[in-house]
Amino acid sequence: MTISSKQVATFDERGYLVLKNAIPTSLLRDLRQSYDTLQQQLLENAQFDGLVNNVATLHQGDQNFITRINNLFSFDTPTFVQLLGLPALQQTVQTLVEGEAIPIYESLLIKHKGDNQNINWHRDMNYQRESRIFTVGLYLDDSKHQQGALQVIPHSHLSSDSVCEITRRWQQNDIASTEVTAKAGDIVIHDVMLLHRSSPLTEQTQRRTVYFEFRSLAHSQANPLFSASWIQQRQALNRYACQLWSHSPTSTIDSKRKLQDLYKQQVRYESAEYCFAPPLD
Ligand SMILES: O=C(O)CCC(=O)C(=O)O
Repeated sequence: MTISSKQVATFDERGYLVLKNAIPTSLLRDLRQSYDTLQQQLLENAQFDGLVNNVATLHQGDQNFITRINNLFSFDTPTFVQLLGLPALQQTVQTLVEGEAIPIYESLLIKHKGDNQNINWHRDMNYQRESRIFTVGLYLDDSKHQQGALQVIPHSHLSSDSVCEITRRWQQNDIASTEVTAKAGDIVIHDVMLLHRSSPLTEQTQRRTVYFEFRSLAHSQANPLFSASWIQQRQALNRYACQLWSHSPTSTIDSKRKLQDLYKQQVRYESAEYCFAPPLD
């Protein structure tokens, strides 16, 4: 499966794209199992509240929640590395970057009923667009209507206006938002400049979404935040993830060892853009 030129045009125009049924059912099952095991281990050792060792935890009422896991591959999660190498994903991201795609980060968002997680309007990053930079959300659970699903402001990725300016127009009903519901196994790709947000879950138990960001090799090499050795590590990660689908064990052993060093070089990414001005009355 790869995406058509019409899908690419839709992505460029609206700023997001939904790929239905993109994750095979067996992988989905393995990912959920792998997460359940990890969650159990993390909850046993968690400190509430805050972000400690890349795990964000929250204490609400009498419940403890894991809400986000950054540097996802630093945990024992080979199935999630396999997800990165998913052929349909790889073909899609290569089409979008028009060449070699570099996976920039990997993180898992978990929204639960009762955790009251409200993610405000933001852009993942504000940049001068020369090539596509996008965030890929891979859904392990359904994301239902009015159940904390992703909301986006279509076309906002093309605007040079600030998040404050755009959300002000949205509050005044001058521009509309759209809710992007998804089924488990779907992939939702959004341009990092697209304004998006999500509300808390009120009925559904949980929604787990893996987020990967991709950029072109040319952009990554020209970006002063990324060193040549860091890019090489990221390329090796991507090759390893792809090899997990081609069953070539001899070449993967060494790559697996190198994976342990993946997060040793700390990288500073561009900041996300939020609006901190008070809302309109
Ligand atoms: O999936 C969502 O609800 C949005 C997540 C998001 O925007 C973020 O993690 O920055």
